[in-house]
Amino acid sequence: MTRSAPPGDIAMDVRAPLRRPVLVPVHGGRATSTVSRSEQPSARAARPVDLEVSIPAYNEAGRLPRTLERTVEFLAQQPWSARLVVVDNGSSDGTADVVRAHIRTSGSKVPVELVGCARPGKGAAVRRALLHSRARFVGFFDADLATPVETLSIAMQHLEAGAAAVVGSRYTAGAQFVHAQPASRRLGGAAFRLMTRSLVKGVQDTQCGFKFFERAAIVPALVSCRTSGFAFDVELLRHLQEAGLDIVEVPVAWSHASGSSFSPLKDGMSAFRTVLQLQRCAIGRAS
Ligand SMILES: Nc1nc2c(ncn2[C@@H]2O[C@H](COP(=O)(O)OP(=O)(O)OP(=O)(O)O)[C@@H](O)[C@H]2O)c(=O)[nH]1
Ligand SMILES: [Mg+2]
Repeated sequence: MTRSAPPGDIAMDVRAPLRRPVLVPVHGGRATSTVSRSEQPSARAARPVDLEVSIPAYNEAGRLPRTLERTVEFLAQQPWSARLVVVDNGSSDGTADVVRAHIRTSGSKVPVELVGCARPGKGAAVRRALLHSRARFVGFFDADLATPVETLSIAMQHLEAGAAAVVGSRYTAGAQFVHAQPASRRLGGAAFRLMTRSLVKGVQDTQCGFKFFERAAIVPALVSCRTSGFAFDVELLRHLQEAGLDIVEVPVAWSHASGSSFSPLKDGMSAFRTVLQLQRCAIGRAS
């Protein structure tokens, strides 16, 4: 079942000595990661929080500083406890150093953690973060902060009221584009939405980079997910619906940001291929 809802910076104390980095194999020209699987495991274990926010990051050194600052600022003012986790997906532009610098220089208002992900792909990074969390509520948004961080308040209201999944939507009543996407991306997005309609029923926008969940409710679906790229969201939402879980779509005020790491040719084509495979599986199972 799907429902639509009305619209609506950090720290790591890196004081503990860092663990030896896990060397991550190079995939498709990616950098060998120098990020340990978790650079702050003790803090993570010591302090369970209400909400863990993850940011998948691939070459986001330029866009992350503002996003970290804004997010920590916001989380520090909320009634619920929170942690921010940046998943560095084999970046070669110093993304990890940007996160470490933020941790060093900001106060400890909200714990910030840097983790590495050996498998390339946004889906792999998100899955890794959500599966390793111990918070009651978990989720992610993109490093470009295209969806305002304030949308989290609305998401938390729905989660606390019992929703298993709350997803941002650019195509449900009340949503708006503050800065529109380029025409080519809009066209690709429209085709993608058309193709995903039969897989994820009633959800207008599977691709908005803003999704939050009750962790315990979605773990079986997460474990079943095989997609590591941008179509991960489609597979996850489909598994959730198959499990009979409620997905709430909340309208967002979305701003396109320059500097996207999304490659229409590589990431876009691969996402279309994955959706075709998911459709074939769905047809195969139905017949
Ligand atoms: N392209 C890419 N992005 C990744 C990867 N791993 C994590 N990400 C992150 O996934 C998030 C989504 O990427 P964006 O570049 O914002 O792409 P998008 O939101 O689909 O597209 P835009 O509309 O251009 O913002 C960002 O935070 C990326 O850094 C990866 O392997 N490839
Ligand atoms: Mg984005």
